[in-house]
Amino acid sequence: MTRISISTAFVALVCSAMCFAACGKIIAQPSHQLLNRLARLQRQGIMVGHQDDTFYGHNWHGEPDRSDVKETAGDYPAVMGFDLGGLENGDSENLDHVSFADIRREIIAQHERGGIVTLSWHCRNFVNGKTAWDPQGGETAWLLDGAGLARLDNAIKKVADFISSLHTSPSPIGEGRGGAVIFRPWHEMNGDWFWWGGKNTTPELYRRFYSHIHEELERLCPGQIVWAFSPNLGATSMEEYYPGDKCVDLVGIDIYDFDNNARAYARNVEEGLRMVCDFAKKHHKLAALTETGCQQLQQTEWFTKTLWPSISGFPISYVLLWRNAWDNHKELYVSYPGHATEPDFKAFAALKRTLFIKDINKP
Ligand code: BMA
Repeated sequence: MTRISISTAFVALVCSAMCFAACGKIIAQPSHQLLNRLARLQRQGIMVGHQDDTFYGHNWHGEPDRSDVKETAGDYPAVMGFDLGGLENGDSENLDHVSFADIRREIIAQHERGGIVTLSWHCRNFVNGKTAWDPQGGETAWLLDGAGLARLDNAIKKVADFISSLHTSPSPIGEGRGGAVIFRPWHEMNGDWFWWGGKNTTPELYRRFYSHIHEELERLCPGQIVWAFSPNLGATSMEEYYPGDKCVDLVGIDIYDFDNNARAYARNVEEGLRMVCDFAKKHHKLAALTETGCQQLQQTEWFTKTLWPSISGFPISYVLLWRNAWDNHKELYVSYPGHATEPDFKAFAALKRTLFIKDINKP
């Protein structure tokens, strides 16, 4: 009896991860291929990621193929992060003035160089049209209760159309397939700053909110998303907002060194990643440091003396360093040529277990 139900469950799991190609051959879904690849790569080391890497850097903007990471480390980051904020309104550019056509192009370019892509979504407040940081109370309830559902679903449809458009042929992971991305919606939900989190919702509503986007996108663009769930520093448990094993593939946490306090940052990362990795192990999920960085890079050896010792002992897939905003020099998280941290970032990149594009594409 037990044996039958276990094997039935196994068949169901395998089938849900497969789809039929037009020729009738069974092939794994792109998201399943990506998950397998992430698990495999983790045995090699920790992938280094950077937000908006090829769109702009500390002192430049809009120069094709340029990258602060490549100019210092000698290679593109293994993971690139991009943000969909603005797509919900039908805007042509995201909240950081990067056009969605360019984002699509760079996602495909990153896939073609054999890299990984993760998407976040600083989605505007649906009630008043203001930013993601405008916490008009009760919005998740309003959106799920019917009055706002059409508006929410309309926005989700735009995300689905965008993600569907990422299919390329040929693709690095198999002829005619590809386009799978890590998607990390409704992030940092334990903080009060986003309209979908903290005191602006309840854990119960949040879980329904996350489950809803999961259900809709798996219906509209099935098998293209590796689902990430990540609270912010300050979360005391992963369980509180967790939408459930069937909605999530990867768990993470966002932790920054905003105060130029390496010791506090190291402690926060160690405690945060311990919580995330214990949870990931128990739930058979991947783990990551989904956003991080030392604001304005004021410590010259931050990468090798603070970041690496804090993360290297944990079984995580990647670390995503936040953006080098060309128009706001407060937002500097990765070295660039000539910066005081350049030698240290080079040394960090040269470590055997920090992975960049070439490292994850070795035969
Ligand atoms: C935030 C900041 C903002 C930016 C947003 C989306 O953390 O970097 O300046 O607009 O991410 O990229």
